[in-house]
Amino acid sequence: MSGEAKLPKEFLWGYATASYQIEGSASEGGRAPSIWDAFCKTPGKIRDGSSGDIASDSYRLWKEDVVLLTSYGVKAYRFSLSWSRIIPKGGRNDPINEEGIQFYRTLLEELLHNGIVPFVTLHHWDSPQGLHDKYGGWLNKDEIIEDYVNYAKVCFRAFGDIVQNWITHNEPWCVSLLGYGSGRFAPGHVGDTEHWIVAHNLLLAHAYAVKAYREEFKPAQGGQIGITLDCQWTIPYDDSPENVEATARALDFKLTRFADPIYRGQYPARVKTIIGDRLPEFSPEERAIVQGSSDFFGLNTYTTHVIQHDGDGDESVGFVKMGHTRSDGTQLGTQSEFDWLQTYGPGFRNLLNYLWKTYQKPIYVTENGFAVKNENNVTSQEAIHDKDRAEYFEQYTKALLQAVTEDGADVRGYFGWSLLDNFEWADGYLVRFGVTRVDYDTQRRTPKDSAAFLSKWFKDHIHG
Ligand code: GBH
Repeated sequence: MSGEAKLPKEFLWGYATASYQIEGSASEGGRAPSIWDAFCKTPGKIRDGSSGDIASDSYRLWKEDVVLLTSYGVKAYRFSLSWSRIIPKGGRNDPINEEGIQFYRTLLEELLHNGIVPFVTLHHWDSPQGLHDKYGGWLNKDEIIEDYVNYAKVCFRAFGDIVQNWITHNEPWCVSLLGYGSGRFAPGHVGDTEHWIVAHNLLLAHAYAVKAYREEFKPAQGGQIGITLDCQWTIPYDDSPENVEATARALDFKLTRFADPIYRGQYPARVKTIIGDRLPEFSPEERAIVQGSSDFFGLNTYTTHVIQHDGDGDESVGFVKMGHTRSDGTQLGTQSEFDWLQTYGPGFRNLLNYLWKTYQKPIYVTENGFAVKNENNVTSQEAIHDKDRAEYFEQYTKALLQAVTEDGADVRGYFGWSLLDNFEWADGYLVRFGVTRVDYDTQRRTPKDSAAFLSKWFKDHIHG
């Protein structure tokens, strides 16, 4: 591969997972329910009526999964901790579950033993049901901040000597908007006010946890800490002023509303104007703590959206219509199993450039992946030849390489979503994102073609 551009030697790549989506053993090892356990038991919420009770059985098969990671040649692995496995009831005065600590400690040691750098997410949506029952969970600002910071500190204390990369929350947009706006996700609240409060409280809890890490742990442990936001690149449907403005508004309602407070200390003007006094305000002290509270930009991104103004549409996304069809009728790329996801590598390159220019923080792509259409309806033998996923990764790695080597964006890591087929939230087991096939009857893991593609690509495109 001589002569071809490559990523720097220190570039980290690997796969991402999340506790509730892979672990299973929901009532084993001292774990208590999270809001997702409760949500899954509510009829009609999960498309196939399933839950994460067993999932990809990774609580039991974790060692096999590390072997898998090693066989793929990854340099890093991003996974999340289950809060209610570590502090079952969740609160600052509640007991710590040593069995939970031990489980993650052993996993971390095995990763390090295999030369794999852990990226640990503290909160990937499965907050303790105990706190939800007790005081309303993320809606209760003072209580949840204290309990979240306590949980974070328990984790820094238990694992911080061997974990150098921390992520506070995964996708606060999803937690707030889907959990407390559309009600598609746990805890299933519907409305147009609560989700702004929850988003605000997530930002504060994140910021206070980062403050605690920087003051009490970082001096001795020396790691970095940040947040992961989700964002799809946006392009206007046509060059009409209202669609161009709608495109900027779409980005503000998805990304800037989280990124600007964190990296610049304020909510964006477009959001303030539309939401008015339903958008909470930061006190001067809070603002100072939120601003600058992420050492890096954690980015989950899957696709690009073509944006049109939609005056009668959904306020919570900024009165825009999102699609993949251009004004000339063509599609951006290959359709996935999900309406919201089509392949479009050039959008990824633009997004990386935009984030680097706008926020000037090193970027880690903490999730990126594809759900092949109909993959759940074919045999395992057919599913492992996941051509559309491999082609997706081919486009996205190319865009990544261009953004880094041609455009100068400071991207330091890339995690494919996901290591395994797993519990896909409201879609249960009907949609698969894994580079590894999981046969849910036997829990047998089989690498798909996309896994081979990424292993080879990164082997060829990182300086030796
Ligand atoms: C990621 O979110 C999650 O972090 C991960 O856990 C998940 O498995 C993965 O996506 C694949 O889905 O239909 O209006 O409810 C990515 C961001 C947010 C994109 C929710 C799709 C659905 C919008 N996703 N969104 S809606």
